[in-house]
Amino acid sequence: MALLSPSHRLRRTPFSEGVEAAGVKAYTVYNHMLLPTVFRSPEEDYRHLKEAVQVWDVSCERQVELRGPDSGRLMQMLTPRDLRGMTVGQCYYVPIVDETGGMLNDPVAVKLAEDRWWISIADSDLLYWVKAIAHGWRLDVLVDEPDVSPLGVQGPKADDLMARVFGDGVRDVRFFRYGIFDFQGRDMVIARSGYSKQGGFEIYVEGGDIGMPLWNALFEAGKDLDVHAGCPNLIERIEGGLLSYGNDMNSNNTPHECGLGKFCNTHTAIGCVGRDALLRVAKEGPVQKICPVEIDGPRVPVCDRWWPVTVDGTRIGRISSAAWSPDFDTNVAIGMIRMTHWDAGTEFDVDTPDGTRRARVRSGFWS
Ligand code: THG
Repeated sequence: MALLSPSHRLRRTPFSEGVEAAGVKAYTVYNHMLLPTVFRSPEEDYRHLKEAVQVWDVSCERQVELRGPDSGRLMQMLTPRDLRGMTVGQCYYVPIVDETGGMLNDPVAVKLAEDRWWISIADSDLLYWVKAIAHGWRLDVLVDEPDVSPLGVQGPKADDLMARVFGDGVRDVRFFRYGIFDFQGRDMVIARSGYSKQGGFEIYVEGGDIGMPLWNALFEAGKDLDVHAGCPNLIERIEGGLLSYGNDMNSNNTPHECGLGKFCNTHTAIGCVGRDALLRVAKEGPVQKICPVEIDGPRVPVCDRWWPVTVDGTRIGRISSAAWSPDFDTNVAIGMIRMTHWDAGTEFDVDTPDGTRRARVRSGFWS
C-alpha cells in the first residue's frame, strides 16, 4: 500500500516525535489519529512484548469527558453494564449501545469523581452520540474531548519500569483501578489496564506539552530493561481474544454476539437507552457469536476484508482478524460464527484471498 498523506484531519499525537525517532514502520488511522502498528516487524514486536516492556502511543484512544451533576446518569444511559457499584478509582470495560442494542463502541470508562468521567473510546465518533443524548434529555452535564492522551506501558517488565519513574506505589495499583501519581509536578491518572494480555499500565497524559518529557523519562529509566517503542500487536491481541471495534464488530452486532454479555446487566442497568432492545435479544440469545478460530496452512495474508466462512458452500460466518502465531504454530483468528457451527472443534472452510483453508473453532488460545 502507498503512504498516507499527512494533513490537518490526520492528527499527530504528543508522542509522534518519539514514535518517529524510534523507527515506526507503519501506521493505521484510529479516531482520525495516527496509531503505530509496526516498529521492527509484527513477529519481533510480538516476541519483545511478551519478554520485556514496551511504551505505546495510544493517544488515539481519545477521551469523551463528562462533567457535571448528571454525568453518572448519562454514563448509565450509554451502557447496559450496571454502574451502581462502581467507585471513584475504578475503570470498567463497557459496551456502549444504541436504541436497538447495536454496539457503538467498546471503551474503558474511568470514574474520576461522582460528577466527572472519562470514556476512553475505540474507533468510532462516540462524542456526537453522547453530546446528542445530553442535549436531547436536557442533562446538566458538559461533554467534551479533553487534551488527554493515553500512553501504554505493556509487558512483563512494566511494573519495574513504572516504579522507576513513578515510585514503588504504582506496583500496588490493582487491575482496572487507577491511582494519581506525580510526574514533574503534574498529576497523572495511571491505571493497570491496556490492550494486551502481558500486563501493564496506561498513563492518561493530560496536556500535550508533557508528552515528550514523559516519553523520554521512560526510555531513559528503562535502558537496561530493553524498553522499546511498541504498539497494539495484532498477533498477541488475537491470541488474547481482545476485540477491535470496526473490525470484529460494529453497530450491526449486539454485545451478546460479541461475547460481551458478561459486561451487561441489562435487567438492572436502568436508564440505558438500548435496554428494551437488549432485554429481548438477551432472552432469545444470539444466533451468531464471536469465536476464536484456528486456520490451517501457511501464514494467512492480511485480513483487510471479511473472509467468508462456509460449509458445503453455504455461508455460516466471517473471519474479521487473522495472523500467523509463532507461539501456537498456526494461524489464529477471530470470526463471527452462526450458532450451528460455534461449538469448539467445529470445522469449516475459510475463503482467504490465497484460496480456501480448513479451519475450526477453538475454545480460546490459552484454554
Ligand atoms: N485502553 C483504554 N482505552 C481503549 C482501549 C484500551 N480504548 C480503545 C480500545 N482499547 C477499547 N477496547 C478494549 C478492548 C478490550 C479491553 C479494553 C478495551 C480489555 N479487556 C480485557 C479482556 O477482555 O480481557 C479486560 C476486561 C475486564 O475484565 O474488565 O482490557 O485498551 N484506556
